[in-house]
Amino acid sequence: MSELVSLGIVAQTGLIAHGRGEAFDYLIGERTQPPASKAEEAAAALLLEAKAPVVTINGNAAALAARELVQLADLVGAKVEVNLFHRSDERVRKVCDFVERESGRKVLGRSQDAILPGIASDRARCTKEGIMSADVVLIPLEDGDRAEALVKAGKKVIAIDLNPLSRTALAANITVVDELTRAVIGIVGAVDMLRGDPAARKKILSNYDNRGCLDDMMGIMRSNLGEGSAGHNRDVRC
Ligand code: PTJ
Repeated sequence: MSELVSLGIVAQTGLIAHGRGEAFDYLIGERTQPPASKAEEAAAALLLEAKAPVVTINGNAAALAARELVQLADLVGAKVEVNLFHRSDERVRKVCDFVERESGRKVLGRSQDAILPGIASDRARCTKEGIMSADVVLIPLEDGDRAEALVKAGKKVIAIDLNPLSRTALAANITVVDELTRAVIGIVGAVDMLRGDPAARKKILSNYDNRGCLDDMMGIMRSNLGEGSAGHNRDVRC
């Protein structure tokens, strides 16, 4: 990760965001918890039901799972768009190059020709072909303003965010509170399972309760904190 900061793929603050993620991951026991599996299933169902899905990738997501996110996009027929929070033309080019090199697929985002309403800075920039035309957008590690703006723009939003209290987690329609690389594996597994079963997809989506999943993830964190050891390393005494 720090090597990718020096290459300009990951933003300086991306390292801090990564550390925040690690802290939350520790609180959930560094494994996919049942409410996260439910959210991963719902994410797969929604991506398969979508007419114009888009997977967005920022610096951190590129560093952690560029190839895997593009593979997921391919499986559900989604477009891939690089969309940065700490935006500069140079970083956009570098992250697009990096994702294309890692995945062997062309991505959107190099030339941005649309503005997502509700964001006052050039962070609002995106593409007509990608985010602006999407009905479902997967946002790994996204900031709250953009997540809220996507929901306001009528998109169904799937967030992957280890912090169940973040504005992104609260704004999204489906929030996967799991570490990005595990979450993508979980969603891909669910896509394989649900691909030929539209009835199961509809049932999963109509029964899905995002607020309930977030509350359950908070409960797991509280209980792990109560145990004092996040459910592992119990034999280690500091
Ligand atoms: O590359 P850029 O310029 O687009 O910037 C990307 C970052 C991530 C720096 C930017 O979007 C940002 O500052 O995001 P936030 O507001 O820090 O939100 C990132 C969220 O992702 C936080 O809630 C973290 O807890 C969470 N997170 C960090 N690492 C992981 C994670 N969630 C899942 N898996 C992770 N590995």
